[in-house]
Amino acid sequence: MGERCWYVTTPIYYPSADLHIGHAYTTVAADALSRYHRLRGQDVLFVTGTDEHGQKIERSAAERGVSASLFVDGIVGRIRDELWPTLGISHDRFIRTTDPNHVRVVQAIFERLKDQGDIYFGTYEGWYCLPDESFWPDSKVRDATCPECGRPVERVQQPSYFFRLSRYQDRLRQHLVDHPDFVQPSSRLNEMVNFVEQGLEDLSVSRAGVGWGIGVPGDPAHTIYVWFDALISYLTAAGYLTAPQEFQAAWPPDVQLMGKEIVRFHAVTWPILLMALDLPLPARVFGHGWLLIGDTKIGKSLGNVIDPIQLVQKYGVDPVRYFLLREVPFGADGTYTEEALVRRTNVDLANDLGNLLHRTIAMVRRFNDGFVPPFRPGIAEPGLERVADEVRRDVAECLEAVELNRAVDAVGRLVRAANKFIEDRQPWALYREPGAREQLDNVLYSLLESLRVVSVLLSPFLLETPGRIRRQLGLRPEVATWDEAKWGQLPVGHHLEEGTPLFPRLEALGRQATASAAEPAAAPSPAAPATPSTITIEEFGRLDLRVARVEAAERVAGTDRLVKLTLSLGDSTRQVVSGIAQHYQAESLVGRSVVVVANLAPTKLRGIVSEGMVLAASEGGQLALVGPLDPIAPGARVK
Ligand code: ME8
Repeated sequence: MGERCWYVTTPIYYPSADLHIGHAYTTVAADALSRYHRLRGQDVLFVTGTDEHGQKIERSAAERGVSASLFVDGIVGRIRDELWPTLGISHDRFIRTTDPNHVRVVQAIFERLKDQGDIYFGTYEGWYCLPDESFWPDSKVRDATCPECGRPVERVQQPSYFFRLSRYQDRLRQHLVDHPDFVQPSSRLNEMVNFVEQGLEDLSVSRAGVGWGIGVPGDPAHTIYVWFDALISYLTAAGYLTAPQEFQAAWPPDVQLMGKEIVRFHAVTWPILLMALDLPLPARVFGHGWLLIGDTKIGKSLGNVIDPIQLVQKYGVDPVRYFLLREVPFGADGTYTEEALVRRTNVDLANDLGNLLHRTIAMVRRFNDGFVPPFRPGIAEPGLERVADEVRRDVAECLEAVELNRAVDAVGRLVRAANKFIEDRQPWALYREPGAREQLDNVLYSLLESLRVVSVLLSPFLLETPGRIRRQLGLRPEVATWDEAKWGQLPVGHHLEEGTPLFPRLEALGRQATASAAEPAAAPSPAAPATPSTITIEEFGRLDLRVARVEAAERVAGTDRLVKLTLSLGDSTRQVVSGIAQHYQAESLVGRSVVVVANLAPTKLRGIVSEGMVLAASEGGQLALVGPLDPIAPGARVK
């Protein structure tokens, strides 16, 4: 390991049951950050692992009639050897708190803190939340329920060792105030400052009667409190007390990711532990929001878990990673639905990105015999280069700030700009225009080069897609450095083969496929197979196609492509959101007759209900709405 290393951690997860999409959320985020920092040429230490001791695991094992160690071995094996490889997690170290090495480090730290008077012996009386493995004083508990998770707490009265948090209260408060980036997002920092200002009680750091844990040195009746043991895993994994040089290079962590429910442990107990050990504190502790189903957090004990392995088997690893990284602002809560995953894939990946690649290569083949044209600097073509430069800087800035969804969305901006560039520049028209050859070359080169840049910018986030784009551009599949995202590196003159679609359009498997109705580009996707398989007349008859008159049309604020249409079907009106704004001025549509799929399941686009889909034909980037050739009343059936 070199001079200084970029160190990121996820929580170490309880192997009390198989992990779910919530755990994948944090771990994929840490993975994307790690991949980015490696591309920047930094040494990276990315640590994840499992938190194996404590009463919760002890009870789960007992309920199944197996020893705790056998119980955790099975689950940990599935996490380490199946789940993380399936999601392409590139951690450098997987720490288990049952590793003998870790046990020694925890005991050494316990002894040192006891020797220096930071740990003392006393009696604990208060509450314990088993699912959270957290102690709560009487002052915080109402109706015997946990103030954090709302589940019942147990009364505990026992002799116990205590960690003198109170001694460090003022120093911690000062640190929080002096380092506003230490706890992020900033709303959580304020919560923590308030919490500390209310006064810190010393923390019980041992349990009597819990056998499944690390023994208190010299006192066999007690085991060390599972959170004390767990937090120290970040030190053990970096080589504390065992590999001084590695530790020197890695410490302190640059980013520690976790869900918001455990920020308190990481923003109070953890920094105080490090202060007591005279160690520098992490640069930042980031508490992201929760994935919810409906209004409920997805959680092991709540019975609403989603298995990431099954999702990857159904949809592929990149759609799952893309959804996790893109869907929810990192820091906020967000709802998980399978339909939303399908929609994200169809709209952003299959439609915007897949079509851009497919159309670009098709045009290079059609207008330049498949050869990458030269770029001619004398002829101005500044549009995409400027966007690509901006986007590259934005992605980097967002990643430095751990704003993952914004980073991914920034890449989408370049994709959308390139699609719009096709509409604006109309390469098919330049092809027909005498004397426009050089301009056409520049347009085609700019599109290909944008795709190459996109492949680099996506490589921290997606595993397979960047390589697949690059192969179609005739490049080696791997991206080696972030500098490859700079404009102007596409070699000219080589021949491009006909591409294959990047993403098949998905339907939510095993459910009503309502997701395709959510597709904002009303145009049939040019990446879709040219000739669908035959259908019967009965199948065709299931479509309720109607003539509709556009009564009102307005652009959906904040989008490039969506128009909200109010359609008259004769005896009824309905609202349809359509992705045609790049082709039609909204106002110009009023009064026109279109054809609408009237029995499509309603869906919501940008929060607006859409009750159908208007039909349009598309070719080579052009789009034409479909309507009756002769006047006919709205509501007429099309068959
Ligand atoms: O808390 N949404 O382990 P744990 C988003 N062992 N993230 C979620 C989530 C959801 N619905 N559900 C879980 C522990 N997570 C301790 C940590 S660290 C020293 C000890 C993620 O198995 C999120 O990162 O309960 C959350 O903080 C973590 O899993 C909790 O995992």
